[in-house]
Amino acid sequence: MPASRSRWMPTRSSASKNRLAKSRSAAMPNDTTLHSPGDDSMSLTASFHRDGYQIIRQALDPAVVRDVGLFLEESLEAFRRSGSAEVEEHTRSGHFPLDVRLSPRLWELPRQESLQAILRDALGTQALFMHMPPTARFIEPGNPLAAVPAHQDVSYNRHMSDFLTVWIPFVPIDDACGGVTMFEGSQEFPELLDDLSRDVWLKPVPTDGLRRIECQPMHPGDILLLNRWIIHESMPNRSSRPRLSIDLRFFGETARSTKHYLDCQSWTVVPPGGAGSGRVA
Ligand SMILES: O=C(O)CCC(=O)C(=O)O
Repeated sequence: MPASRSRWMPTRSSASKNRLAKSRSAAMPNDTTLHSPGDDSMSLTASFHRDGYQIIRQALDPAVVRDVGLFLEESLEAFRRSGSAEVEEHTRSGHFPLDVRLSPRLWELPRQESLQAILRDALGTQALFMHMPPTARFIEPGNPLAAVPAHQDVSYNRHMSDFLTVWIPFVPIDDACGGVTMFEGSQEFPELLDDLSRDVWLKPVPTDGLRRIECQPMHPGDILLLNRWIIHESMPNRSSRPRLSIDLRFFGETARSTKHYLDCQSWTVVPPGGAGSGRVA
């Protein structure tokens, strides 16, 4: 059975910390609309290269996002009804169970040509590869346990020599149903964490003095690109609805992975040391 929600309600002190965080937050400076006038003359991902992150509005076909979102909603309902002993654990971490994360239904997202064009531009490569499995998340209202503390993605993904992350919401993201907070100016920091011991999450990295940028509002169809160095953390979900999202990690032909990945040319999953890939370090 899912853990009781009352255990997840923010304490007074964390609620006041949230208010403080909000008052120090800035508007997002690097927010781009796909196909807006002027796109042809400049890189689609110029802000990503400069700032380490970028929101691209309506980068994905809303019908595809709706379809994948519906698949996740239905999978979540079925998982909750299953009575599996794993429901509570997954509800706490906010991670969908592995069988859902492995589903080719999720590949509808990387199959989008608009996303592939953005990724080629951002990674500077032709061939695209996606770490498997992607992290599909359901963050229940008021569940602080599922919030990833301040981190650099490189620390969670040392098996890839280079990559970027694409964060995709399936529900409207606003101040209440928060998304991801960036720490401005950290996009070229070295890896800060050397102690990789973890409970659910790695230990938070220090963010003192860095300005917080809340990536909201976002709408289904929008994407958030992040490089592997930029510090970011989950925003709390203070709304009354679950936050459904997915984060996908991509690399190009010059990078290496020692774990499973999806070859986005042949749409096959390559296991570690996979035959014929010649890509595994
Ligand atoms: O979705 C979230 O709450 C956090 C996502 C995140 O930190 C990531 O994709 O690296």
